[in-house]
Amino acid sequence: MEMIKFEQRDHVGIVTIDRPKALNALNSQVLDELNEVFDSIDLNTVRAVVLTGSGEKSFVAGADIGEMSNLSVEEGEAFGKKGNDVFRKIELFPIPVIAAVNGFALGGGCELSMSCDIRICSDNAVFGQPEVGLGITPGFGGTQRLARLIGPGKAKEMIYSAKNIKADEAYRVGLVNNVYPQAELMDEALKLAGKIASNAPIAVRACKEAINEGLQVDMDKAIVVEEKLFGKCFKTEDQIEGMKAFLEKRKVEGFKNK
Ligand code: DAK
Repeated sequence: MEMIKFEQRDHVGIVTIDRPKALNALNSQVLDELNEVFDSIDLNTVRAVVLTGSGEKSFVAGADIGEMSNLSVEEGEAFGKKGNDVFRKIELFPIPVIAAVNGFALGGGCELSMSCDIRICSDNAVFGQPEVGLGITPGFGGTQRLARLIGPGKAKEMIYSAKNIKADEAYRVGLVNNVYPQAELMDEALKLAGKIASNAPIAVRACKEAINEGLQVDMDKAIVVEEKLFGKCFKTEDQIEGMKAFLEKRKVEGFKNK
């Protein structure tokens, strides 16, 4: 792969979008490689993923405007589908994905971060949906995920005005969970991913599924989703060990993902 780098450290996978000269803008090749890298992650050993961009200026400055500018209607639809498919793959990826937003997260970049489970960012991060200034709507789920994450009022303000917000405001409105100095961002992302990876993997995956599925249905159905996933944890080796360790007043001897 030319534009995506992958590294595994213990149980954590690190996916880096590596097209810094174009501020990591998403062209077809980046989207294809992003799709490929998520398909290739070994879910037997990787328990959490950190997604970030190369360099200190940009996470992803949006979909590639140069590539989009000449698309026909059919090609525009195909490009949109390519992006939506990979973003949805990340959103539904069986294990948690943390976006470490290291600078600009504009348009498709903001949307990519929102397809991740958790967002943290550097203090120079800038979020925004500038699409209406380009004559288009957000197209990789921006109108949907932003409104769900920060509420319709603030999402509408950001989308209609195409006004960017800085890291402190992104934190204030709940778009990111934490803001760190740029130099500390990756360490903090890896620390969080490592903490997640140290917990029972089957239970963590079930939590992701329960939250994602439960949010799509009413509360009566949502608690049934949770009950079923809760039930599935029983008699796993990790449930037996987790509870045994508590009762024996000792630390868990490493969860096995079984
Ligand atoms: N696409 C392509 N190239 C980009 C880019 C982008 N989005 N953003 C930056 N670059 C390139 C610049 O062209 C420049 O390339 P060279 O001229 O050096 O060859 C290089 O990155 C450095 O950028 P700047 O020189 O502009 O750097 P500055 O620090 O001055 O400014 C900036 C940084 C992020 C403020 C500025 O680059 C900027 O405004 N970039 C565009 C941001 C933007 O508007 N992003 C949203 C793109 S629209 C849909 C699907 C998807 C989408 C829509 C619909 N459907 C399915 C319907 C998604 C839309 C978008 O994401």
